[in-house]
Amino acid sequence: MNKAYVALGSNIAPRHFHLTQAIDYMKRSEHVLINNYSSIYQTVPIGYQDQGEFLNMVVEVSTTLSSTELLDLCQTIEADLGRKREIKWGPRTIDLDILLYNQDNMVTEQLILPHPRMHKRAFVLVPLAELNPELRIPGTNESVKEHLAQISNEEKRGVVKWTKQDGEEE
Ligand code: PH2
Ligand code: MG
Ligand code: MG
Repeated sequence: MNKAYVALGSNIAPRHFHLTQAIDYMKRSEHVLINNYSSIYQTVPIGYQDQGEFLNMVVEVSTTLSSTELLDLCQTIEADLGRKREIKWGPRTIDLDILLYNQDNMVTEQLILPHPRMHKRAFVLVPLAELNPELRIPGTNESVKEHLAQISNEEKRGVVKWTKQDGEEE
């Protein structure tokens, strides 16, 4: 069995629905078992800033899929949930990024592992630290917790735990 961490993000309503749809889709794959879920966070957009706030979370999965096959599954889910590729880093119904796959450290045309920007982003590190703070990020020699300690407080303040209010229109 392989262990992977997948980041989910959505900033087009209904955001929470998009996250749950993506998770349900993964659960339907007989090759993927979701071991653990982080909390959901509302996060200020990083990079392209003229867009709505995201909901972000991370899941830990066990899978018999190779990293490339897992990427295929993620891209199929994105396409099925209506993801359109327009502005780089712009608004998205659902984004599924493989953060880590075992301790693989590799670059191919389709996939870079670990995810090249993950250790700089509070919206990834905060939920990931909930699941596995001691996890080492290959190629950096530091753990999730150590990377998180290097992120500015300002960026960390942009990552706030989110809960679904009853009846809330998302
Ligand atoms: N994803 C991006 C670019 N910027 N900002 C936040 N807060 N959350 C994201 O998931 C995100 C982002 C590109 O995938
Ligand atoms: Mg992506
Ligand atoms: Mg992304």
